[in-house]
Amino acid sequence: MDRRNDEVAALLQEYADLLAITGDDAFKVRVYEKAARSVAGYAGNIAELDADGLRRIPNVGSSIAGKIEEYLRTGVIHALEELRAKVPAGVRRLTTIPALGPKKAMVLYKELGVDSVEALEKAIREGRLNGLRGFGPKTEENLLHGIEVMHKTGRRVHIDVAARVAEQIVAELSAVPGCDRCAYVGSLRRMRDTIGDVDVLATADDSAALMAAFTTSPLAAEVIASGGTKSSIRTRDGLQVDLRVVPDDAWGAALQYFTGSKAHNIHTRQIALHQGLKLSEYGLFDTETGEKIVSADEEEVYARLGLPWIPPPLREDTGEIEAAQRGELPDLVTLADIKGDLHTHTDLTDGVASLEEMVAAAAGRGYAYYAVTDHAPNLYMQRMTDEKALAQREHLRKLAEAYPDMRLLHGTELNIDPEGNVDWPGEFLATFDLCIASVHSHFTLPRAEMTRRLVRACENPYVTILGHPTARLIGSREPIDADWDEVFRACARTRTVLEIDAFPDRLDLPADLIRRALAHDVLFAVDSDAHAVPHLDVMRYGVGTAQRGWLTADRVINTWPVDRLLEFLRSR
Ligand code: DGT
Ligand code: CA
Ligand code: CA
Ligand code: ZN
Repeated sequence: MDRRNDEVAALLQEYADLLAITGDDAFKVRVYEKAARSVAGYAGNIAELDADGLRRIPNVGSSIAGKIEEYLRTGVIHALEELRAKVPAGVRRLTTIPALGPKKAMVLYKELGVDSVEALEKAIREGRLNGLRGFGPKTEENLLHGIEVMHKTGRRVHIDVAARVAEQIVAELSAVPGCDRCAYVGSLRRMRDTIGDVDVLATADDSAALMAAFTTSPLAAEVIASGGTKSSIRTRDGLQVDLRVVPDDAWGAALQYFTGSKAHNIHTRQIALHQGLKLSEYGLFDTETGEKIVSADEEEVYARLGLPWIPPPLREDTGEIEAAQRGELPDLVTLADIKGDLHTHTDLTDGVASLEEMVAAAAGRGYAYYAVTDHAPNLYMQRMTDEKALAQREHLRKLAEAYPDMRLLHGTELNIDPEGNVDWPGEFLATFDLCIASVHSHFTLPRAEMTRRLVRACENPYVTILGHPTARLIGSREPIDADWDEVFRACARTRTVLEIDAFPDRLDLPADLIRRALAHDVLFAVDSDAHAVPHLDVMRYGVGTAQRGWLTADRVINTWPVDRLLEFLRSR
């Protein structure tokens, strides 16, 4: 049976959003949000559960179980349809304008019939907001600015863009005399695949000096807000950076709070409350005495709550707190565990650096092995031929003599055609050390055909790695649609390795699918897919994504020592 978890999770989340817009109480909104996350993270297939089984999913009570059952049986949730009828889609979009909350959006709709961002812009310009309660001239100005920003930067940025900005700001602030500690927090510390805004936290005796340095940073194209403990700037690309300065004795608690996620915080705060503690952005307090509990670091905060320290990439309230309570947190793969890169390109196809340059850079990183995997002939614009591939192999073998400590592998990135076939005949594929197979065309096949296509590629005995499996390009191409559990089962059966392509616009497999694949007992490879020397550095984003997928090092083949890796490649 098809897995329906994501579909149902999306509906529950939509229900929560609509409850918030129509002014239902915040508690109820949160109940549905939590249920949505639990359903999305549930390992089994919810379509196979009865009412009892549904109720056993964490955060799913009988009313929500009833709605899920109704949906699985009839294809609609009556209560959701009712709310949808009350709130047009355009009004929901309005709530994403900075400075416009759900309540005000609903007032605009009810009083003026404003049902889209465009309609709001027009209403403001025509002066129709004049006299509307809660909408002064200052609000109008904020709204117009919010709309402008939304038009310009409606989307979240790739993680590397945010990381560069964050690292520069942290370096600038750390150099200010009197700055004790400074770090970036928020979604970037959790290694999310896209970042809404950058959050930076610091401690200092003199917060004014830090704020001055921040608002006059070369990165600040605009100062959005500036205060004693909190300021915000916007970079020229439209990325917002928030800085908070906290007292030194609140560092641990503030670090924990601003790292988030919000859902993780809500859960940890509940645990604190049960123990007579109050956890907030201002610190950890004894509820009765009001006394502040010194929290020099996060370990102390978690220890006070009776928990081990939880790595930030896990902090999404998708089971990490329960795992921590049971002492079953995974020992996550780290960048230091990575011993080599198994997917890279050169200027023989679409890379921009030569083989010598790429190999020298790889050796500079201390890798124990490195695979060159240029594109195969069916990607016509790359103009690959048998002769070119063989000449490159010859070249690589000669170069290897200069790198006795790094094993050079000659591979290729094949193209999976719509039927699941790949470039070159088997005899030729057998001469490579390693073959990756990826989807580079026909992204919109129907699900069943797409699934068959990927499964066939896995069944090809020469294919070792399924490259960037969903083929998504973050912000510009949707992931292909396949029955992923079926694909993961095929990977497990054929011992085909799933790639986690570390390139910031791919991050593919995405973390939620990694976690799902884990349940199928498959192996992974975290690869840079580098097309230039600096791209070798993107490995860290792939590792972050692997961490968000709860991966341990033993599941990642390029953490293995060279002998074990070669043995594995040979056995295929
Ligand atoms: P983003 O910026 O959309 O990529 O995601 P975050 O997670 O960086 O979110 P952001 O920038 O709004 O807030 C940074 C952190 O501050 C967030 O991860 C958790 C904490 N935080 C923000 N708002 C709330 C809140 O209303 N309640 C709680 N408990 N924590 C919050
Ligand atoms: Ca943020
Ligand atoms: Ca923020
Ligand atoms: Zn590719």
